[in-house]
Amino acid sequence: MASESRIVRAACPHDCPDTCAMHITVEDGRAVKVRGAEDHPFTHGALCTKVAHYLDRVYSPDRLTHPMKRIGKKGEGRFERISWDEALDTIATRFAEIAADDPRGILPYSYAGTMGLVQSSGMDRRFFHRLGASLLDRTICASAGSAGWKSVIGASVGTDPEAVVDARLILIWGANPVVSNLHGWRFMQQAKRKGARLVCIDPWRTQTAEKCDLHLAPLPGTDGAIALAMMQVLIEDDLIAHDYIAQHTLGFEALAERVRHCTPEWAAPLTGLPAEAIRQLARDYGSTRPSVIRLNYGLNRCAGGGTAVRNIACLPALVGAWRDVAGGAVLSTSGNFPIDTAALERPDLYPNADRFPPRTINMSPIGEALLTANDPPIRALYVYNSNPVAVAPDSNRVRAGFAREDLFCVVHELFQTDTADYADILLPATSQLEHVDVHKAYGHLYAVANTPAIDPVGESLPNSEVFRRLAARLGFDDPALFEDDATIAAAAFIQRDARSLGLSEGLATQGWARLNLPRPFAPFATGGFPTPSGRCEFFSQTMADQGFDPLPGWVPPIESPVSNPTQAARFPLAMISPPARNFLNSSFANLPRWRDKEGAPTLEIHPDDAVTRGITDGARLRIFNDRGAFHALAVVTDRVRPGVVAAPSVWWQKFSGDGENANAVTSSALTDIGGGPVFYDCLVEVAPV
Ligand SMILES: Nc1nc2c(c(=O)[nH]1)N[C@H]1C(S)=C(S)[C@@H](COP(=O)(O)OP(=O)(O)OC[C@H]3O[C@@H](n4cnc5c(=O)[nH]c(N)nc54)[C@H](O)[C@@H]3O)O[C@H]1N2
Ligand SMILES: Nc1nc2c(c(=O)[nH]1)N[C@H]1C(S)=C(S)[C@@H](COP(=O)(O)OP(=O)(O)OC[C@H]3O[C@@H](n4cnc5c(=O)[nH]c(N)nc54)[C@H](O)[C@@H]3O)O[C@H]1N2
Ligand SMILES: [Mo]
Repeated sequence: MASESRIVRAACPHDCPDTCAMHITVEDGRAVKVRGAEDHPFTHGALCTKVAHYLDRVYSPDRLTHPMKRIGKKGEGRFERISWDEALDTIATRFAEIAADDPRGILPYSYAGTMGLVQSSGMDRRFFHRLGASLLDRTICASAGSAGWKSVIGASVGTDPEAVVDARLILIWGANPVVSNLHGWRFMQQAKRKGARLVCIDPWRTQTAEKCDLHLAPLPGTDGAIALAMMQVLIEDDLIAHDYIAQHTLGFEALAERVRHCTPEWAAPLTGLPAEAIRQLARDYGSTRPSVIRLNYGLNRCAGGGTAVRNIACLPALVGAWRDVAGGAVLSTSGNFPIDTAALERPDLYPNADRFPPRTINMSPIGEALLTANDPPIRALYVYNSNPVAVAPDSNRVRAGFAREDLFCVVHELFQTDTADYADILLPATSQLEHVDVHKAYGHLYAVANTPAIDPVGESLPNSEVFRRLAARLGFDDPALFEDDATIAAAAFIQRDARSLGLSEGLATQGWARLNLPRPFAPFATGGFPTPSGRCEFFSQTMADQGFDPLPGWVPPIESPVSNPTQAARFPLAMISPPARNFLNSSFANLPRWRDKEGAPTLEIHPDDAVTRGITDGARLRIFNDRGAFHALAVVTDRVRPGVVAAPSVWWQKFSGDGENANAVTSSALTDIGGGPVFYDCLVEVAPV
């Protein structure tokens, strides 16, 4: 009999702006092929180097296939098999004991292992709300930039990333689309072929920078100063859109006063760029239409990251770029999606707010939280969708926190990550091919549905199912805790919102659907900003009310030769650790196909900095500061400027060679606004081993 072959429509679950629609070919219950959906306008039939070979991940022999309990020391990674019943009874018993004292001693820890609304922000949130656990502030990626953007624009809304094909000037700012937004890059290339000029602003000469007409390489964390100086030039040279400013913005006079002294000559020593380069950039920007800025989160990982994005967000309104469909700026499109957060997450289930007022823990300095939080201390941690031991800053503190003997730690994972090694109970998770979900996107305007293609591998269970089973064991009886995944998915978007019109039908029939937004989509062509004033807010009363500067400003890096000369005397190099092409954060970094492509941890260093330290290409290096050290192989190259080094990330510690990765040296300090991490605000010294 011929084997049965069918196509299942799926969504790429990973933390990437592109949120691809995928077609999975299934034969006799086994997935045999994964393709990008040809009919999806953004995916366009292509997948990235990681997901094109997704079955290597799904069917990896390293998948966790059954629950386990720890038999070795914390961090050692020795476990023995147990049943789901034993695992869930153990967790429920511990949680019940802690909750009887103070449920806020329990902390969920999750980020974006999957971005599906069901498996990342549905049943998990309901369960922990009902339990009364500490709340987690999910800051580790985007919260600084997001807060900066919102203070000016009002929501995570901007130019349609597909519309950039008609732009004449594209500023790619703190973004590396060839690596981390590949499908968006296709549209930028189309624009380039039609004659658009592409300018990349990035301390590192990335694959993207190499394909642009101009690459400006500022010192890390100084983008805010570039944007202020651009505004100064635009105003002084009168390259601004007086009508648009008068009708659709708030606080122009105050802004003009604020930037009056921020000349390119002021910015030059701060940013390491020639004043003339900044002046020319501003003039080109002020005299080319349509112009669009593609920001990504690379520039928000420094002390002034929130303010930097805030400053940049002011630029399109100043020159009236929002009037053009292909003009404006985009950081994230996620604010276009009418997500029914209250229905998904059910914060109303929180039981006992009088006795235990909700307590929020910032996820980024998790090491500090585990070691120092009191009132109450964190007694139990439940990790899913995240690998904090590898990805959170200041690993030595993180590991010290996870190693606490009195901490009860559950990890739900597909693989035995660096974090999993610290689990008391380790649970196997399904992959995207094995569970139901529905996705919004942060780099385009389509929702994508995910239908399971295969049965769960081994005894693995979806996040949602584990929480349903735990809820039952804890005696909770709220119906919301027992809804099935399809029901949760169906309620994820607010149906009465006009943007949802046609969404369910499209998701059901073709697996994806564009939001019901005007076509073409020019969100602020005639104003209508989702801010309190309805205008683009150069001046923000909301920020002032929260104790922040009401205007754009300059917030320098905390660790740089300019802002911290004493520290820089000992650790003179500014280290960034941006995404490696074959990894997705720490995902894929354990699997041979992708790990072999990256080879080994490397550190890119300029020939001038190498020579003075006796470093030759390929030499083994020790990269260190007061927080820690890690090893990497030297790549001596002028892709980084003198004074800056780059360590493509995020390696698993257990596969890096020395048990460390770049986060051994990163700091758990927080950004100016949004409470984000400062991965790229990090002084180090480097020496041959
Ligand atoms: N292949 C791959 N794709 C990914 C990821 C991955 O790990 N691998 N990660 C995903 C995630 S989680 C995210 S958040 C997104 C976006 O991921 P991000 O890391 O936000 O963004 P990128 O677009 O890679 O842009 C980072 C770029 O910013 C540059 N940069 C670093 N510091 C500065 C600075 O101070 N100023 C400026 N102007 N530039 C700076 C870096 O050199 C790098 O080239 O990508 C997603 N896509
Ligand atoms: N030095 C440095 N550090 C960084 C960054 C950097 O650029 N430099 N980037 C930062 C950024 S932008 C981000 S977003 C964070 C990312 O941090 P994380 O969101 O923690 O990302 P990953 O490292 O990919 O870990 C996600 C884990 O979730 C698991 N997972 C996937 N699907 C499921 C599921 O359905 N259920 C369960 N239970 N688990 C699942 C995966 O196997 C994986 O181990 O890292 C940050 N850390
Ligand atoms: Mo991220």
